Amino acid sequence: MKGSNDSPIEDQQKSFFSDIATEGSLGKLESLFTGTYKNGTTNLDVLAIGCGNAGSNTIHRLTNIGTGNIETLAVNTDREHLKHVNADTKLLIGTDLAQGMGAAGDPDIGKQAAQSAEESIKQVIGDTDIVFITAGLGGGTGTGTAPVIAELVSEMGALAIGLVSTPFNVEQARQHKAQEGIEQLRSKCDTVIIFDNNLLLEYIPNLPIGKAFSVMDQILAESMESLIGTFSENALVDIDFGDFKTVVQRGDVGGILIGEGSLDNPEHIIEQTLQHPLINADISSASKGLVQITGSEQMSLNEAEDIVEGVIHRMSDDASLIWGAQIDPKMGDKVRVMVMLTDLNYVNEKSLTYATSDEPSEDVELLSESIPLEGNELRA
Ligand SMILES: Nc1nc2c(ncn2[C@@H]2O[C@H](COP(=O)(O)OP(=O)(O)OP(=O)(O)O)[C@@H](O)[C@H]2O)c(=O)[nH]1
Ligand SMILES: [Mg+2]
Repeated sequence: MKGSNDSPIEDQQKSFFSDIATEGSLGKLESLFTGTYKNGTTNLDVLAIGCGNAGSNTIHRLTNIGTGNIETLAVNTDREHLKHVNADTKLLIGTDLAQGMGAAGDPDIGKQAAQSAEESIKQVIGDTDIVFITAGLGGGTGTGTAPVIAELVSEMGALAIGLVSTPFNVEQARQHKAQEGIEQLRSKCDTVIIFDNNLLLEYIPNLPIGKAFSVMDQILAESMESLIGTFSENALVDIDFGDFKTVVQRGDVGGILIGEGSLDNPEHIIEQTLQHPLINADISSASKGLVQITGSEQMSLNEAEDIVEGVIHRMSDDASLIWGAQIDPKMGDKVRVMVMLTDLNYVNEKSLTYATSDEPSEDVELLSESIPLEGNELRA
């Protein structure tokens, strides 16, 4: 899985991510967001909550590129940052503790800020069915608020899915806080998906850090959209909310893997999908999974089944898999595969290796676009 190894699969992954990086816009990813989602017609309500600067940046991206099927909420202690974020609802929290200036890397401030805003957060959660909670772990607000919010979500009966990134190795002081955040989220969320920022740099070397963050935001946003895309209107084989729940509920650590390839080479598609360059996880440990295959009318059910079988063979011996297939005429002779695995062993040797120094990291780079506040809500 290293960038220096030049197998065709890795070349493809490298070019996939390089495209995003150089275009700085949707590029190839845009195609992943097309298609119609069932939640518009079945009243499945989905909310994505971004915590702290990184989480809010991901929400900004999701709001700007998303299909509109996911409602968005940005929660931060940093007033200035929140002003630049585009979200359906924005919540400035902990003004008495942080004076609107951020939590200065202290997760306790983030935690208390979230606790004092519980009522407002609950109001936005309402009777939502699925809630994504996203943050860049290692700072104060995201690390401290995300577990509090996850607990609220669970109390209110929704599925809580954490999507978090772990700090770059250069941000050494943040590694330890990030690990604590992961452990808390594992106990409060149904499933936590952990993306490692360092793997991004391995795959796209020499990427400026601000650019790497925005690529990560894009990938997180794409993962949420893809997962919700399993509730398709054009299903050959349907995945319903009950199926989804059996995989996600109490799923501990999970991964969302996405791949695409030619219908006549299913093995290559499976390899490309499962060797996700950004998730440090042992696929063979996964005991639960959900696979969504999207192809054009050219795809037969047998062909979709071959891919599903290839995935389950690589999982643990007692693994159970739920799968669906849907038609998107735009796929032509290509097939797209989205795999969500849960109950994974999370591999975190890197984080442990680097959890040593007290060097503070550079602060977040704001998204360059300036988004007017009209139409958004800002509450204190
Ligand atoms: N995906 C993504 N990650 C980021 C971004 N900016 C920073 N990060 C990562 O997220 C971690 C947490 O940083 P922030 O989000 O700035 O911290 P915060 O949650 O706002 O916490 P405080 O500023 O201390 O209140 C950092 O260590 C980085 O690894 C971003 O724009 N996108
Ligand atoms: Mg901040």
